[in-house]
Amino acid sequence: MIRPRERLIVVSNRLPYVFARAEGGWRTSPGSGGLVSALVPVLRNRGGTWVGWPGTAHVGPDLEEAVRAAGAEAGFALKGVALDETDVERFYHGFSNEVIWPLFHDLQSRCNFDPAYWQAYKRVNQTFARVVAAEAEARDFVWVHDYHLMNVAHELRALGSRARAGFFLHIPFPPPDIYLALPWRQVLLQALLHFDLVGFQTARDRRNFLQCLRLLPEEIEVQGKGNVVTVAAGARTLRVGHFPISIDYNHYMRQAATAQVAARAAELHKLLPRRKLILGIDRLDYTKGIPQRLLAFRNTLERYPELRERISLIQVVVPSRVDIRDYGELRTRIEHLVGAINGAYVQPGGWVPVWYVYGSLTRTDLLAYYRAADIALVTPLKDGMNLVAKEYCACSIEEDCVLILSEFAGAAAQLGRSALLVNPHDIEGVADTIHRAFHMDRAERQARMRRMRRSIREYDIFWWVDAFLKAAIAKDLAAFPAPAGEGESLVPDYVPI
Ligand code: GDG
Repeated sequence: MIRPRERLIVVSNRLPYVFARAEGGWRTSPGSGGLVSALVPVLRNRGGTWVGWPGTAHVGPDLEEAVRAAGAEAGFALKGVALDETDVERFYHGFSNEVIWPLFHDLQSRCNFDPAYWQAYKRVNQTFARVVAAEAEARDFVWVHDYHLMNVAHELRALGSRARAGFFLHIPFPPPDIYLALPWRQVLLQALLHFDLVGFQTARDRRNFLQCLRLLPEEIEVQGKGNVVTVAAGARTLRVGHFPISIDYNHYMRQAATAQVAARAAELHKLLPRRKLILGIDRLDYTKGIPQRLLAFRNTLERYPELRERISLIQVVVPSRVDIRDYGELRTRIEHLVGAINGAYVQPGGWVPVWYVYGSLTRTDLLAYYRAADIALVTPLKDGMNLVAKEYCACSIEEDCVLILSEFAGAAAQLGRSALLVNPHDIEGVADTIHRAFHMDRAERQARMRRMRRSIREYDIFWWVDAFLKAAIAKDLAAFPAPAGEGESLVPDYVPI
């Protein structure tokens, strides 16, 4: 474990706050997304520094002051990394979101392998490494997050930094036949070998990574079994493990139990009476399978007419990456489908099949939606983990509801025995599962939800942080971490096929 004088330095593409120009200065608001939800409580509890881009190319002393003030308010230090507009375009929109994001979600056809993107990626990773190297002492632990920053350890070593460094990939790692399409496949893998620990969401991602390593000219030797293994790759030795990310379960559960959330959830049921509420909440992203989900909902209404007027889908789409053209097109497609379904089935003055919300929810509304929903439809085409699935379970304090979950979400490895697993591409299969969830009896609903909640409570966000940091630092991997009678894996991986 990290000892008191060893500081934790978290590094991610974005700082956990959004800075927007406002009259006479900057307006600061908390960021959204899985990584922020996961790490803010951790740094707040243990202190340290978060290094990241403030989200704007307009840097200057007033922004630096706003970043510093946000850190003082958050309870940990913030260090901004300055990026200009070309960097943001080519590194963030380009390499990160037009190359790595689609490729690692198995969508090669969406990739744009522009060589200028790779140059920008290297440059920006070097800029991040410079800020980290100025901050980190040899005894500190640098924890780098996600696909934007895979070159940081390589650049840190080039700058002579000796601080230990770990990397966690929040998105999936693809199998070799997909990874091989990447023009920079070899240098990127070699850059990852400079971390002391590389962590993935699931055993499958880790397996894919280890298989890809075998494509390198270096001799690769893997020692140990269990959640964390030692890999000797040429002159480098590192650890590789899988650590399913989670949520602050108790916090969600307590907040969901407040009178304010309960009142808002009751209000939703009053607005949408005598029916079961089905909930989908996603960032606007083509990996989340939103159009496929809408088609499945329409198929349910077509093939099970007795469910008309007895179910409503609440679909919340949170704006994301709005500057990217693909995302604008996706939004149009979703809204077209919502219009078509409502147009075909609406009862004037009465039942509306799809309640569509495009925008961010307040915290109270988010929790109220979770609490009010009888069925959650979490059906990404591919997802590193999916925290919405876990938050939904944590907020279901009556334990009387059903989670329908994609086989291709990392969360399925942990919750696949008790959620209803679906293939999100199988429109009729998802429709049949909605029908099954609608008719599931109370005892079964509760038994399933109870098992999932127990697992999420036990393997919560604090477990995740401890597991990662212990794996980075433990002297003896043979003793880490005790499998707790679950066979090889701490959180048992469910293999659906
Ligand atoms: C990446 C990986 C992995 C959503 N709507 C609102 C809102 N949210 C919050 C949720 C949740 C988070 O955003 C979404 O997290 P996910 O895990 O579902 O998805 P990504 O953003 O794609 O996250 C993913 C994750 O990283 C962590 O490793 O699980 O696989 O893709 O926390 O609550 N929050 C608020 N209003 C909203 O309207 N306040």
